[in-house]
Amino acid sequence: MSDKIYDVPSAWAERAYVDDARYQAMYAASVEDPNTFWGEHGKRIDWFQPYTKVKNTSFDPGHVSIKWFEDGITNVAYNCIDRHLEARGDQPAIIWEGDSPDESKVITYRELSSEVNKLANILRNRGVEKGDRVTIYLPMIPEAAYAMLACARLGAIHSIVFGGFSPDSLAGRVSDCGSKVIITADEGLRGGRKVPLKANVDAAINQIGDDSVDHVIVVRRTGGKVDMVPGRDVYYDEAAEQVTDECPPAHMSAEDPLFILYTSGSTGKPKGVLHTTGGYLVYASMTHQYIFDYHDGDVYWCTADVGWVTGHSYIVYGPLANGATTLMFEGVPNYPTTSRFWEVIDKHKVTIFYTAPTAIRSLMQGGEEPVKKTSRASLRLLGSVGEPINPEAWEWYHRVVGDERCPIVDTWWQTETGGILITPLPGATRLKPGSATRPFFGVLPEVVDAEGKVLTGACEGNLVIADSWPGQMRTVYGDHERFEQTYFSTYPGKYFTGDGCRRDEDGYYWITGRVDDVINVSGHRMGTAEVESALVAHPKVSEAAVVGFPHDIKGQGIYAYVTLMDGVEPTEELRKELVGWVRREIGPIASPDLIQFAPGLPKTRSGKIMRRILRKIAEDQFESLGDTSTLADPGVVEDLINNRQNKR
Ligand code: 6R9
Repeated sequence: MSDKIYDVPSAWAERAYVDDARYQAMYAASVEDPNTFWGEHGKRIDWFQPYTKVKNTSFDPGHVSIKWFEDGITNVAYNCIDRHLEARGDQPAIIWEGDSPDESKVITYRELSSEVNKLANILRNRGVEKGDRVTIYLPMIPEAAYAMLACARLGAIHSIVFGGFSPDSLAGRVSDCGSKVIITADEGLRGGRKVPLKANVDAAINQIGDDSVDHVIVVRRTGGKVDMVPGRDVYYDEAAEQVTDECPPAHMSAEDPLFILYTSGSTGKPKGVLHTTGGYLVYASMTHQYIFDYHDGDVYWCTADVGWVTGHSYIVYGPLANGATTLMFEGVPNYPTTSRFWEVIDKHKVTIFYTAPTAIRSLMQGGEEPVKKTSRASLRLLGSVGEPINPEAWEWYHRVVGDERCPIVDTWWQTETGGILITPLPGATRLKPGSATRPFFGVLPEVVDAEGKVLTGACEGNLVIADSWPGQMRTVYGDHERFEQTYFSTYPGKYFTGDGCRRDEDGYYWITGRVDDVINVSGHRMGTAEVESALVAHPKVSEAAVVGFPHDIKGQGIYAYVTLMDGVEPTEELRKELVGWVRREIGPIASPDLIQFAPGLPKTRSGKIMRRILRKIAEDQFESLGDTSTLADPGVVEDLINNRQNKR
């Protein structure tokens, strides 16, 4: 914990949209009368038919229902493109920086319009209609943004699957939402290495069944050779020659779905988080404008991948709805050198930079020189997202990257929340390193104890949100009951975030991390249950339990306890085989960092694995194992401690 406080720089208090007095006034108005507040701010997007109703939401158990602006009609692509054409046709919409520093290009709003309309026509010609699901499995190339917006233009629902996921994970997501069309690339390119995207798509379709997917549209990224199935697969550039660049935007109700994004939960398979049209866009664009204090002329760069929610809301939808210039980066922070981020900032004169603590921690390891040899004079604001930022990383980011000149907005939110909920505003909020500070307009955080009692003043407990905001997810795709069960049953009547949190005497929020069986590896959510089910699918594994452990760079690493089938020898080779197995089953982000072969796992007499104990052992906290008397066989704990794996 750090007790340092950074005041709002005077230049910021003057130039920002919101100073502290205005924050207080707007926040009070937003929670006292959400209908009036959002009724006003809902007008920040264009509506084909204006709404007359604003908020219609209920968190009541058994009747959870969330609707915003429900009788308004609009279109997300229209708002991100068409309405900007008159004033900003020649302004860069997307600056694309390739994996190699020799490759970059600028796409103006007019060019974006033409590309998106063409792709919408390509999809329409293949039968895609309002409400259909389209899976996008692309690297960080402009076509990823075109694909999202083309779906939105037609009213189709996109489901992006991160390019790092395996064919198996892709197959699960394609079949869960029943998409008949996949947009992919021949190969991806990251840090000079190729990723066989099209081959993965082929393997996924093979697994689901040959007649599951009707069309695969393939962007030529590397020109690598891929198998093309006649009648099913088509190259994007060839299809684009057959269509015009005019496609009228579909008229969408505010509550029509915009996208599905799968995310890991504490149990079972990933959930399809569903976001809708009107409220989502209002919330994504408003948070982008106020939190990053986006003004005309800014060059904004969020380093996330469009495969995660941050890429949806803060590379594509929020910025483009605001007519902003958004930078899209295909590569990685350490290729070709660890100066890459800072060189890209200088090359494109980036003014606002938004990244994850894990990236900062890994770059910190290389010292200051790779940063300090670049100018970064264009920067005025820094942002952080994905996991708690430790004060050391915060201070380094502030001092070394931002030259003590740039405020840092530490933004807390989730796939489910659609946009940022707890964050500083750069012209209004005094900063405390490690704290996400205060709620955004319209957000009502509460800290509750295990029984659901609302705690007041300075306190620590679980974080819930007491009322709805426009960007909130509406349901789990195809499973509303799971939605209610996951988010509204722990503390009935409230949205449970799954995060623990502390509130200090100034009312600042400090997120302490997940309190469920979700771990956060390099800012990416991973359900321990998913890794476990991948491990037990291996023929030599009888049982597995997975927990997180503190990792210097990733935040949390993956620690797997594995019990082997009778007679199987625990060897170093098998350990490697299991790591590779999980990589192939789920994807590289799920690779276990440490595997401990355990002859037995600590279980209660009713057979439940006591994860609390496994967590403590993985954290090296042998003294605080707590009560072990309910264990069926207390002897296993000693064996686990004696054979604890160490960080390499
Ligand atoms: C946007 C995103 C959500 C989980 C969330 C929390 C953690 C995100 C954070 C943060 C502390 C922050 N998290 N931002 N924790 N401070 N600024 O990351 O969405 O992938 O769904 O993850 O990430 O634990 O519950 P998602």
